[in-house]
Formats: sequence, C-alpha cells, structure tokens
Amino acid sequence: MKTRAAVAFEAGKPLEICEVDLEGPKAGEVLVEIKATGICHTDEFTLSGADPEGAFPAILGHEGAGVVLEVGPGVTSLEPGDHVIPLYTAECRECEYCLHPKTNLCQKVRATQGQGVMPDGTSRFSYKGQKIVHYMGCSTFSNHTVLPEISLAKVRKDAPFDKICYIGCGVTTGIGAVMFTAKVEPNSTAVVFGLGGIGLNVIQGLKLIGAKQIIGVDLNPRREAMARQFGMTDFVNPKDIPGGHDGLVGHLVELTGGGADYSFECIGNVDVMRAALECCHKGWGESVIIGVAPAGAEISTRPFQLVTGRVWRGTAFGGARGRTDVPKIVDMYMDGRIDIDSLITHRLDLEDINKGFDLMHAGESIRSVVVY
Ligand code: NAD
Ligand code: AHE
Ligand code: ZN
Ligand code: ZN
Repeated sequence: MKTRAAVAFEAGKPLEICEVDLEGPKAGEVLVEIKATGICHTDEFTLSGADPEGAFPAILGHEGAGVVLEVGPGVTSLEPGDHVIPLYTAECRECEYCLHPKTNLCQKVRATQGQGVMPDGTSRFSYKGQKIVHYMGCSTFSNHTVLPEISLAKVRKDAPFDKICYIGCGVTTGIGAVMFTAKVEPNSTAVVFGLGGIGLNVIQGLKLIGAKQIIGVDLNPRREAMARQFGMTDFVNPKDIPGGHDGLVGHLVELTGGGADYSFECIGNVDVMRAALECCHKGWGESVIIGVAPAGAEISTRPFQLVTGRVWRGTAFGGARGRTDVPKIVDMYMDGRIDIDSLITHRLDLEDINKGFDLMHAGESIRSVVVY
C-alpha cells in the first residue's frame, strides 16, 4: 500500500513528507493505522546524528497510538479494529528478560529493531524502490506502519488517540521511573533535573506516590509554572544560584536538608548526571538516569560517592512492561488520576512536523502531537 510519512533522509536535515510504499504484515506482524504521534526529544537526538544506532533514510517516531487494520499469519492477541499503542520496548512474555523480575528489557526483537528492520531482517518501508528503515520498532511518523505483535499494547477504545499517544513514551517513562524503577516511598524528597516532556511526568509520578519535597531544576524559567502545577515544591535555575552549575550540588544538599532520597536526570547531559548523583543523600540516596546522552559521552564521579551509599541506576521506558502496564496507565488517564492534556502544548498536521522540532529547540513546547 501507499502511505504518507515524514521521512528522515539524512541526519541534521528537516523531515520530508512523502508518499512511501509499505508492505503488508508478515507472520507475527500487524498493520496499524497511526492516528496521532508525539515528538519526543529522542526523535530529535536521532535526527541530529548523535545516536550510534541512527540509520538513514528512516521513518522516525515512537510515541503513537492507532488502530489495527490487518494481522499477519499466527497473530492471536490482536484483531482488526483493536486500539493499540506501539512499544519500543516489546514484551514477549517468554524470553529470559521477560521472565526475570528485575527488568522490562525484552530482547526478543531488540537486535533487529536496533538495525531498523523487522525480525525477519527486512524493512516493510521503501520509497521509489529505495529501502527506508524502521525506527525503534515503531516509525509512528508514518500514517501506517507494521510492527511485531509483541510490540503493541492493546488499549481501551474510548481513550482519545491524540492524548494517549504520549503514553507510548513520555508519560510512561516519567511515571514509571518513579513507580517501577526507583519505587519511591511516600514522604521522600526528590530532585528532578530537566522539566520537559519527561521531567514533568516524573514530577506527576512523585506527587502521585506522595513525595513530600519535589525540587525541579531547569535552565528555562518558563518551565516553573507548569512544574508547580504538577506538584513541584521548589524550583532551582542553575543560572540564578551562586557558582552556577558548580554551586548546584551544595545548593540542593542544603535545600533537601542533607541530600535527596531520589534524583532523576531527564536531560541527557553527563555533567548534570554527575550533579544528580552527588546531590543524593549519603548512605541511601538513589539517582536514576533517564536522559539519553550522545554517542561517546561518558559519566564520571568519585567512586567514594558510591562507596558511601549513593546508588546510580538507569531506566528505559520507565521500567514498564508495555503490554501489561500501558493499558493500566491509559486507565489512570481515563480515570483522571494523571494529567496528559496540559502537557500537550501543540497540535500539528503531518505537513508541519518540522515545526514541532523547531518548538522543541526553542524551548516553547512540552509535547507537540501530530494528528493524522
Ligand atoms: P525536553 O527537551 O522536553 O526537556 C529537556 C529539558 O531539559 C528542557 O526543559 C531544558 O530546558 C532542560 N535542560 C537542558 N539542559 C539543561 C541543563 N544543563 N540544566 C537544566 N536543565 C536543562 O526533552 P524530553 O522529551 O523531556 O526528554 C528528556 C531526555 O530524556 C532526552 O535525553 C530524551 O532522549 C530522554 N528520554 C529517555 C527515555 C528513556 O526511556 N530512558 C525516554 C524518553 C526520553
Ligand atoms: N540508541 C541509543 C540509545 C537510545 C536509548 O537509550 N533509548 C531508550 C529509549 S529513549 C525513548 O525516548 C531505550 O529504551 N533504551 C534501551 C534500548 O534497548 O534501546 C544508543 O546509544 O545506541
Ligand atoms: Zn521517547
Ligand atoms: Zn521478552
């Protein structure tokens, strides 16, 4: 079939809207009509050329929601008409990782997904006879896409696509980092670095579990109002404190009365990751890395920081097991227990998708959502 997509032909170039060719689903695969997709900072990261796995030409996008149109042979858990959210972290429920209680990183399709192809090693997308690679197993910047059955969460049909698409990455990553990865206890103190599409969801997760102090750190002063609306108790702009970035750790340790119980890095900056670890409380403070750093970047700290009880960990997709947890997060939204609407600051047509990247660069949007 033909479908409309925003194609990334080259790193660092704007996306181009094209009519591309899409092959139908093979065994174990599903054809989905994408109804809406968010634009996450990770799409920008890959488009910029900083992603070691970035391959071109590609159809980016990994924060979508849509409807099943057709299923390939052997698909049993989905049928045409089902509403789904694509998962960049699949859940096969039978691999070594799925069977391990400590991880959500299903590896069943991860190797081929990282190469931009389906599990059989081929792509379903092409343009004028030239192969186009899939992205993060999702490619939601296409009106239609093909995914493995295990990379789709089936969700209730009354949930609006233009809001729940954000559960495909940002919402789940932020809330999940608090609930599944860190397992933050009520009355904890926490520092959140970066108050964008991920950090604000970390804040709403912290508020939900009853954290007593939620400190937000961002260089953009326009982020303060929205963060307070979501539960932030204190705002720190590193530009406004003595010593700037160098004074940040001391300032946060003082503000938390000795260090944070938890911190979350939601930027992808390795200097900030260090500060996030070092502002944690001696003996028990835990820092969770969410931000994706560019190829070649490395983190460092004095080992003494860990010897004296601080813990450094990371999270992908908030530790959520997509087919199991995503439908529950959709329920949380539909029950009014989490706010998604306020975070969707811009709605765009596919033709205007590059404006979404411009708004992100300018720090003007939290989430832009493309509606097909
Ligand atoms: P975003 O652009 O919406 O937000 C980033 C925020 O960080 C902005 O508000 C910006 O002003 C702030 N910022 C930038 N540099 C800063 C600094 N030095 N100090 C303080 N604040 C600073 O991005 P997002 O969509 O929220 O994504 C955040 C990061 O999380 C990205 O690196 C993205 O790739 C990553 N991410 C990871 C996962 C995962 O599963 N681990 C999932 C989604 C996104
Ligand atoms: N491909 C990059 C890393 C990118 C990355 O860390 N991706 C996160 C999701 S970001 C969503 O916005 C992730 O899930 N990572 C685990 C995984 O298996 O990809 C690189 O450095 O190669
Ligand atoms: Zn994302
Ligand atoms: Zn698995």
